[in-house]
Amino acid sequence: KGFSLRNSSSYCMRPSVGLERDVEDVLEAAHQFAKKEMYPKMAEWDKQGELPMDVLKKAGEMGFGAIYCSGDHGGSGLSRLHASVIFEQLSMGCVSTAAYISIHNMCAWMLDTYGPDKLKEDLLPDMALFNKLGSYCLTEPDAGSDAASIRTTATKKGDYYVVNGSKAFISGAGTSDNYFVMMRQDGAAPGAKGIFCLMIENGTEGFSFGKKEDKLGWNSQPTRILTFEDCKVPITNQIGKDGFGFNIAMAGLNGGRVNIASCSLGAAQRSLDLAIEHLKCRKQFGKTLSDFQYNQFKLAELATKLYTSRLIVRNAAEQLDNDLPEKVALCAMAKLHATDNCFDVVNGALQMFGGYGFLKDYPIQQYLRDIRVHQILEGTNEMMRLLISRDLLTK
Ligand code: FAD
Ligand code: 2MC
Repeated sequence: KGFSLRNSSSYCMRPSVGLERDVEDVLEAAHQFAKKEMYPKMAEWDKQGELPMDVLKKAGEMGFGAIYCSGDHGGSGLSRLHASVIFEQLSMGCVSTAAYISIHNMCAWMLDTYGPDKLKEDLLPDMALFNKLGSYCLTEPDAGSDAASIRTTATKKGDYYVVNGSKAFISGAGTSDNYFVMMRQDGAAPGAKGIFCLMIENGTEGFSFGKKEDKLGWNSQPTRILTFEDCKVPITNQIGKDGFGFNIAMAGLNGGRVNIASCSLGAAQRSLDLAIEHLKCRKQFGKTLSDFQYNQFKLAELATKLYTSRLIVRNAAEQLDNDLPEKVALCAMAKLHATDNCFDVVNGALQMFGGYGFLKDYPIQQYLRDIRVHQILEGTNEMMRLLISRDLLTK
């Protein structure tokens, strides 16, 4: 069964409440795209385990490949708020695919903001159209939450860097064309200051992929380990200055965290809408489930969690655009609050379906499986607490 904004045009939980007209228009366009191009195939993509390239190309034509990049090299020049409502809508159609699109956008923004002109000219127009796909590569087997302890190393030899090391859990790996890899200069100081960022192309000699990881969710995108063995990369592929790679990676992640949180919003909205329909028609004890006050109050609680999540996410998106000094903590709060609460919402909605919620014939289990990882990646929610408490205690 499809879905439509119009079924829910008059209730308090609708995603367009309080939006300016231009943002609402973007929301509506993303909604129609998710409804037509994504939702009908989301269960199939979950089984198939590969990125749907045809739909990504169509998403590129819609302007979803470089949403908050400038128009100079094919970006859409939209705001972070626009991006948030786009990801919220796309994730109703398929969380996993929407989330990959968000990672690709994070890479495009890093290139647009910090990359050298030539690399931008060469790559961004194709990234904007999903002719070329991006992957963000920070995590290593021994460096997850402690991201500044990465050990992948580059040694400069003339016009090339020779790269050695490995990256773990890389989304899109194997399929993506351009890998934005954080690594350490040979002999650089330990910690964040010795890190820089290099774009490495798929197919470069010495660059190989591990097996496709078998995951609980996020199945429409492959996740793999990357290995670099004496991999020669032109120095012209460097993004930003020496020693500035950790800052670039973190700046990208502020937006990434808002976008991932937005993907949780879409799953929660859609799950709650499905639960409302179910409560209104399923009968037990001679009444519809919606007649029981327990379900009514539970629904009210879940809707409130969704609404507060949406508010905090959209506020963080706006403060990121405003470049507020508090943006790091605000993006962390948005991710912590929305990904935890939206998981509760989807889980609560699944409970209202009883045993049917557990069946793969119904989409709620897929939303649940797909958004569980949002509490882990792009910085675990424990790391979000660390960022917030640092802001509170050290400023
Ligand atoms: P660890 O850092 O080992 O943490 C394990 C547990 O300990 C967590 O609960 C953590 O919060 C807790 N912990 C750690 N340190 C502390 C502390 N100081 N105080 C309290 N608790 C602590 N990475 C990329 O770079 N690019 C990608 O595209 C990407 N995609 C991913 C896709 C998937 C499906 C998954 C699962 C992960 C992906 N990641 C990616 C990696 C992801 O960012 C990491 O898994 C995450 O940052 C956590 O790192 P870790 O798994 O090593 O866990
Ligand atoms: N925005 C901007 N700058 C930031 C920042 C942020 N969110 N977080 C840190 N920085 C800056 C910080 O200001 C400092 O800059 P400078 O020294 O120039 O003043 C520099 O980065 C070093 O920061 P810290 O001193 O805070 O570094 P520390 O080693 O203590 O670690 C921590 C900070 C734990 C917050 C960081 O390691 C972290 O975010 N860990 C989580 C890792 C993560 O998010 N991984 C996600 C991988 S991607 C993924 O999962 C995908 C699915 C794509």
